[in-house]
Amino acid sequence: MKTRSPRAVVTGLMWLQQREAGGGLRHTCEQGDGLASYGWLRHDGDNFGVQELRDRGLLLRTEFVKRHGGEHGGDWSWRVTARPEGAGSPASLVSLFFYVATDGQGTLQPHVEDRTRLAAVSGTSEELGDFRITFLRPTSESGEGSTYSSYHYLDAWSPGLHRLTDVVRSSLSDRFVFSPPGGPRQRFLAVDTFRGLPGAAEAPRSHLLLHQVTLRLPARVEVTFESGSVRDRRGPLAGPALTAELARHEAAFERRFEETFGLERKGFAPAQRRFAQAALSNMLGGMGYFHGHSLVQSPLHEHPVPFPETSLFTAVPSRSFFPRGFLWDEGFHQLLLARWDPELSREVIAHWFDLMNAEGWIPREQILGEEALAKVPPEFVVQHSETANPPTLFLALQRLLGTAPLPYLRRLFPRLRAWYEWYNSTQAGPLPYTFRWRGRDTDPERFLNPKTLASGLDDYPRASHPSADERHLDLRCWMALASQVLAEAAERLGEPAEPYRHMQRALSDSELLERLHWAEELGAFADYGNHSRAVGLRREAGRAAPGRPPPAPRLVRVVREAPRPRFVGALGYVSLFPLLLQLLPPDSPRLAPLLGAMRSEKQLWTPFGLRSLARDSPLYMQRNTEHDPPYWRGSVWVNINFLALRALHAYGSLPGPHREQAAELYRELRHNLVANLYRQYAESGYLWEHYSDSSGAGQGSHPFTGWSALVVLVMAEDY
Ligand code: 6A9
Repeated sequence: MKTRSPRAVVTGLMWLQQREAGGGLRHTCEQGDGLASYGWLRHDGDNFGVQELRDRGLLLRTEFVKRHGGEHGGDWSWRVTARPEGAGSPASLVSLFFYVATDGQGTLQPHVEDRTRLAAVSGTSEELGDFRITFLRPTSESGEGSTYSSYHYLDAWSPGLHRLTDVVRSSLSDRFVFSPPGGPRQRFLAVDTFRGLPGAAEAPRSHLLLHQVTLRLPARVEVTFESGSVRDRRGPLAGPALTAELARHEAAFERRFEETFGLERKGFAPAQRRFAQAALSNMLGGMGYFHGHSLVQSPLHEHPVPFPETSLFTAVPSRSFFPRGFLWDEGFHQLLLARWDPELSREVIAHWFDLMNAEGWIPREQILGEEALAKVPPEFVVQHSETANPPTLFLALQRLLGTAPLPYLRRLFPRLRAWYEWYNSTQAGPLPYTFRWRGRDTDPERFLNPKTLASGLDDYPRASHPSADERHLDLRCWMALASQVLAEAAERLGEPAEPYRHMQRALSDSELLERLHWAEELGAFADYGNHSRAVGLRREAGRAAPGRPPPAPRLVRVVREAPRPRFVGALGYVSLFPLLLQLLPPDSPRLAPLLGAMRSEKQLWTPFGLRSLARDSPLYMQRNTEHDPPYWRGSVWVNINFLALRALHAYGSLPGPHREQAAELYRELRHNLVANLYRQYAESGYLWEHYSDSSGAGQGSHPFTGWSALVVLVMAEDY
């Protein structure tokens, strides 16, 4: 829990099942911890949330409520309920660690009772003023009576928030014995004296105060935060008062969810509605406020340079694996959040546009601050100022345009224009009205097909030999959308819209689109570039250095047919873009072949959604290197399936020769996608990054409640 401000005071929870060694200390979301499931069941993005975590026989339920008041945002309370589940034994000994930490500003004062019990922390910080955090005594699960427990506390300094887990882990000692009156005795781990981190030369930055309570299950612990400027508090927000507030928020959440998405009205069963609520809640509960600077490589400098410090309030694709902002993911996130809370959505979008540099570029991946940096391998940290990412924020803005207050739009507009100009001037293609992603992999020998990270579709097959002659269809379609949204924004503001309308017309002109991107031999739209139809990977034995064991064989690319300028023979998501972004008129003769490819099981159709690359496409499910398994070469991705459903829904309701076919496809695809995501969630406990096209199983990082949460809009049929 923290405020939306730089260097905020942070509060948090760690836990430890005492049957495990110190390595079992849980803190941040880590896939490697192997939790059976965890996530927000309900979260309104503002005042209230309920989370459940299942960790090897332990069920933790964490609930919070905020109560506004005073001049610094008011009070909040947390309730943590711990109980055994499944194989978990009721006698299990568990420690909960509640902590407060500063991050470069503010002061904290411990209040210790009976030598080892940190009963409260008083403190002050820039945005919170004076406050007091109280750790209440544990009770039974239902809040009555008291439970025997052991208390320990830690008062330490850490080099920063990113090292808190290490500080606590290195302070644990097993010299303690849990000895309830008349009960069995058990040795356990508790925080002892902190003696510094091995090898840490970094200056102390975070003052950490930590309250450890150790008890047998089941039990409940509450924590209250009371703001010094709240004057007329009627009593602590704890016990029955907290129960009542939680119940009130819970009922309000249920009502608002139904009003917004209408899933009960549509006949979804309670379990399916809970799944949808969890998807939305995880996107909201995963939001973060990040502060720091990007490291940017630009053509002006020989080495990467740090950008000025900035702040970013954003949703994230995945709490465990990618807990930071990603540009094109965010446009998809905001499609959902704009429905739940348009004001929140506008605020996030404004944050993103404020990241723009003087040229109009917005970095793709936002790694701001030490905590974010700690989750990124060094080779991914540097952002390149010539590299784009799909401008999906325009998708979100399209939704918000109608209701956004004019002063907001007026402030945003110059940034929209600058961004648009940046794409037009830096990502232009070789011919008028063509576009080309910059920054493809430069060492083509290393890859079966050099990646195009800029496009967001990473290893999706493009021209085998990157060159300046390429024309990328998806980018061209994104620019058509951008032109349309800019024109609409300009019209709302009374600014000249004609240049954008002109561009929109040119980019959706059927004849021009056909000439530049229709590949007759593929029967679909395609990229164009210097391309060979026969490339493969060959295993090559590494040469051994004298006196050393031979290195593992590596895969190198072999090109069996000389490349030449031609259309790229890959049928998949890129081929669908003119349909996905609804650039084809409903009577377009090209709709039939695209709908056909979508429905064909040999190509894109699966019982779980549309796969990214046709099953009969040469690079279908091919590895890119020995280290890179296929990613966008077959799996089912929810963001693109969302665009497909949105388009089919539109074509299925517009008069035209393909109306019936589109409507039929829409119904089947929607059913398949929703059924599989729900089934995988029920079976695995998570939403996933992408889904296997052969079994439907979730793949990649999890929980992934970025764009996979768009399933809520699909259930609601809200496009
Ligand atoms: C890797 C490894 C702990 C890849 O969802 C974010 C992006 C998408 O924008 C993109 O379209 N994902 C998709 O192809 C994940 C990218 C993660 C890159 C960093 C670091 C983490 O190790």
